[in-house]
This record gives sequence, structure tokens and C-alpha cells, in this order.
Amino acid sequence: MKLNFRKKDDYICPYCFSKHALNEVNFICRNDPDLCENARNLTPIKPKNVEDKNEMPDYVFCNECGQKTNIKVCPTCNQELPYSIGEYDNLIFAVIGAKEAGKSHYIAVLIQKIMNEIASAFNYSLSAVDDATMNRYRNDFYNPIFKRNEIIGVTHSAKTDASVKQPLIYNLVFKDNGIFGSFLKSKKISNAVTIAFFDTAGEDLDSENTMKTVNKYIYNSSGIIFLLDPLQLEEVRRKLPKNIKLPQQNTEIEDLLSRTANLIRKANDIGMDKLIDIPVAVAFSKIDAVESLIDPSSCINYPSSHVSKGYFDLADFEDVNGTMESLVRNWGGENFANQLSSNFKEYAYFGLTALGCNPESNRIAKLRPHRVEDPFLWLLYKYKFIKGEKRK
Ligand SMILES: Nc1nc2c(ncn2[C@@H]2O[C@H](COP(=O)(O)OP(=O)(O)OP(=O)(O)O)[C@@H](O)[C@H]2O)c(=O)[nH]1
Ligand SMILES: [Mg+2]
Ligand SMILES: [Zn+2]
Ligand SMILES: [Zn+2]
Repeated sequence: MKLNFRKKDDYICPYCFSKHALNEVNFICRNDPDLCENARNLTPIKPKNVEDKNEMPDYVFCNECGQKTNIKVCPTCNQELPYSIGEYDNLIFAVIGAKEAGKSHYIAVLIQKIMNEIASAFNYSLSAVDDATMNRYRNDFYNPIFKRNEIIGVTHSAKTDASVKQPLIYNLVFKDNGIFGSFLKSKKISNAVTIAFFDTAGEDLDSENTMKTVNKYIYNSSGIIFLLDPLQLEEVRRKLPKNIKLPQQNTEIEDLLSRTANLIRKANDIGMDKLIDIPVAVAFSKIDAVESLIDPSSCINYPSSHVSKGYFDLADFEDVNGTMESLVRNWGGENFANQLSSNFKEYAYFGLTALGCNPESNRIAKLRPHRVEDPFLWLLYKYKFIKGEKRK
């Protein structure tokens, strides 16, 4: 049986992005704060006798009260680390896009989809790594949309709302059926990855300086999902029937793309003669709103076939990629498309809708997500976590 489970020799903190050897980890005591000074002050406790760089200690005994603790914290930023840190690879996915592009709604629906509907097709399970992720996802993302049928409010600047800087962190664990899998149902872990999703406030993407300080994850990311609101494109605004209410025009999308590319180049010291190797999925959000401008027989109108086929369907992917790129170019995004290809090595175009309808007076009448999983599956395919095939 082929087991391609990778043993890690270092880890990256999903909060400050510093890289550490496995033995470089601190602990905090969780005893009653009245009983232990370390617990009261959240003093980091350094484990003793851990010379092996490739071995992460599981627990320490508090040097004040003697209680055993397994709560790990980052030696650089002191944030509590996911319990599985160091065991799996980590991928950091950043969702970016201008103000009101649809980022928060997209993340809300995407996580729900990948946790439930598509998990069995690809034989994995997705689970939140900590209570902070679970609570934040439930309160800020899931409950408004799925329980109350309401829209999610504007995401506040990370400068004023610290929670915005915190990622939603999940473990994605692929199960291996082995050759006799279907008979024995041996669900061995074959591969696993920790994925951190970052939602960004559109307003924090208006200047490179702000991006540099509050959006560090962008230049540390393993994949970028760049959401484009078609209702911001000049041609679309002109072509749509006059009775459709358009959102206010905001940041030029090509400015946002070039700021992103500049930031990544500077932070990672990538010269202008080289392409950036972070894969970028450019996705039209709110595709429901421009249905009238799209050929009814277009592939984008059909559900994607990845889930029903159980592999990343390259034929479907190429169809959508080509169709969406030409739509972007035809709708006035020529400059955007050229900038994308002259900065990034790997990119692809997608079209999706998180809601499937235009909310009216803050209510979501009928939730009908369409193709939201495509960019995510493409990133997993790029990182070789799922296989891609091209069959008729
Ligand atoms: N028609 C349609 N409208 C959508 C969809 N998703 C979001 N919207 C609308 O777009 C608005 C903005 O969506 P958000 O997800 O809050 O946008 P955002 O990118 O997070 O915005 P900031 O937090 O300000 O950066 C929502 O209030 C909805 O009215 C969709 O799938 N279809
Ligand atoms: Mg938002
Ligand atoms: Zn850290
Ligand atoms: Zn203690």
C-alpha cells in the first residue's frame, strides 16, 4: 500500500508566519489562575531536554504548579497553536477582493460545502482545529446565512477589529481505502493538511502599506482566491437592464491586483523578471447577477462535475477557465487579465455564486450556491492532494 504521508521537520505559525523547528515550541499552564502564577500571567513555559529538532514535545509539567499541560504556543508571537501543529503540512489560503466583492459570503458557503457535501466524494474529512475557529465560523459566517437567512455585515478593518486577523483553521484529512478499501473499509489516513482561511476586509486592501502590516498572510499564502465582482466591470454595468440596482463603484480591480503582486514581490524578494509562483484562482463572484449576459448553453451554467466524478475533472476545468477568461477580457478586464499573466506563473479563471440570488433588504430569499468549490478543488489539485483526470 502506498502511503505518501509526509513527516514534517518544521512548522509555520498560522498567526505570525514564523518558521520553527519542531522542538521550538512553548507551552502555557491552564491551571486555575488563582493557584498558579504561570497560568495567571500566561507565561510561556519552555520544555526541557528537547534537543531533537525533528521531535515536537507533546506536553510539559508547569514549573510553578507542577500540572501537566499540552497547550502549545508559538515562541515568536505567543498565540496558541492548533493541537495538530507540526503533524501535517500547512496551506494558507487568502481570499481577497475589493470591498463588497462577496468574500465573506463566499467563505461562509465554501466551508459549509467542503465540510459536508463534497467530503465523501473525495474521501476526506474537514474539522475545525480549535474552539476559536468553530465559534467564529458559527457566529460570524454560518448562523447569519444558514440559520437566519440574512446577509453578513461588512468586514471591519483588522486595524480596529482584531478578530479579522485571525484565520479559520481546519484539518483536512484524506482517508485511504487501500486496494481492498471497498471490502475492508480500512480508513487509514493517507494524507493530511492544515488549512488556514483568511477573510480580508476590502478596505484593508486599499493601500500597500496597510496590506503590509495587517495582511501578512497574503505574501505568506500558498494559494490566493481573488474574487471579482462582475458588477464592478464597466461593460457589465452598461449592458445590464436599467432596473437592476448596481453597487457603488469602488477600487479598480487592476489596482488591487498590482498592489497584491507588488507586495508579494517586495516581501519575498522576487525580481520583476520572475513570475510569482503562488497559484491564483480568479473567480467571478455573484455570477447569478449577470446570468442574462451569459450564453445559456455556456458550461458555467452547469454544475461542475468534480464532485460527481470524485476527481478534479480537467475537461470541465479547462472549459470554464477559457470561458471565464474571455468574459473577463470582453467585459473590460483586458488590463486585469494581462497583469495577471505577467505577474503569476499559475492562475485560472472561475465563475461562481455563493448565494445564487440577489439579497433584498438584507434577506436571502433562496440560497442556491453554484460552483463555489471549484477554485478550492483546483488549489488542492495543484498541491497534489486530489488527482485530476481528463476523460470524456
Ligand atoms: N447576487 C449576489 N449578491 C451577493 C452574493 N454574495 C454576496 N452578495 C452581495 O454582496 C454584498 C457584499 O458581500 P460580502 O460577502 O459582504 O463582501 P465582502 O467582500 O466580504 O466585503 P467587505 O467585507 O466589505 O470587504 C452582500 O451584502 C450581498 O448583497 C452572491 O452570491 N450573489
Ligand atoms: Mg467581508
Ligand atoms: Zn506565531
Ligand atoms: Zn501552572
